[in-house]
Amino acid sequence: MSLSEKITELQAAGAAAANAAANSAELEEVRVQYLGRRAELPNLLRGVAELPPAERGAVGKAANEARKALEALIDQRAGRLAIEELEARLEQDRVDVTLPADPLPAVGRLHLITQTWREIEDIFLGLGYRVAEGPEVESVYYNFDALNHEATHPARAWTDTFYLSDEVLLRTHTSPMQVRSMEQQRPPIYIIVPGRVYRRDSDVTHTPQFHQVEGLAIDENITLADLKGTLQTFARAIFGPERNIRLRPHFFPFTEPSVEVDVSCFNCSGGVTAAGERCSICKGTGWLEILGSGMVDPNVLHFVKDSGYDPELVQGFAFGMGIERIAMLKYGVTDLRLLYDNDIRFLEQFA
Ligand code: 2NM
Repeated sequence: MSLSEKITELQAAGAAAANAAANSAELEEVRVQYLGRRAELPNLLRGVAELPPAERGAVGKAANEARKALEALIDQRAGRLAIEELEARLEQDRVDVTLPADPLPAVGRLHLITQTWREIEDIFLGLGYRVAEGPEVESVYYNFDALNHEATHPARAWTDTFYLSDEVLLRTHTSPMQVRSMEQQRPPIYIIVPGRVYRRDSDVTHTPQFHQVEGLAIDENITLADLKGTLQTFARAIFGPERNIRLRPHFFPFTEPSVEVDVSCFNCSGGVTAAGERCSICKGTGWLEILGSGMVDPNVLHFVKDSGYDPELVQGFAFGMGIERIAMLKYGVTDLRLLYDNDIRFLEQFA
């Protein structure tokens, strides 16, 4: 075989091997085999020196061109394989960031008090009220004085209230924030104030810390009928559309007149169960006490007169309820302490 035939054959074999290489690694082996330092084609080039001078030029040129052509072909193939391999890898590693996450199963749930707190908020938000929250550490002024509590009111006693000093205490109700809200905004005002409150009481039916939602509506021409309509709407929203309410006269320092509000029992009719027995939930009365309320006493408005609450021009109603009490009635919880023991078997029942 002549040298130039040999060159053509090596070039063709190299090209075939390069095209047959399935991936970059195989191709680099082909490159070493055909163009490496110990490969045949470069060796042939070195052998050109031993040829008769007349042949040297032509053969040398042919060998060099063959080497260059094979090199170009391998480079081209290497480029194509690199692109194919990158694309394959991208396809394999593809992450669709728009896919929904695979959420872990929910661990735990909201405490019954939190659920009830939010349920009450939702009902009043639906009636156009805003939610206001305020400090748990309060002044005697906001907690008692501005709320028309006389100097002799029993709740003021250190035996009933947690005092931090003569003038500072843990709020006994959320009403102080209602006064603060009136100072901050002119009437009309429609707010509810949920939050933690503190009283020095601890027995089977009282915890020293509990939760309240209070409400306040001040506007022109507000009457007791607005109070009753609002609280009936609330009672039906939380205890069911069949419920009625009744108002009983009562006394609170910050309202006049004051009422206690009962909701018709959801366990019986008129105090008698479907089985003909005396209802144990309402103790045979047919009614359950759910909250206290009344028309805001003009004396309270006098404290915030400078913010536009002139009792000659505006009036309104206020109410207050215990979240624990509402939750216990609604979900049939018979012992207040269950709400604070945090026994998982109890908590899990309220999905
Ligand atoms: C209650 C019952 C009756 C009440 C009154 C006020 C304010 F700030 F307007 F004076 N806030 N909350 C109120 C009235 C609270 O809870 C049983």
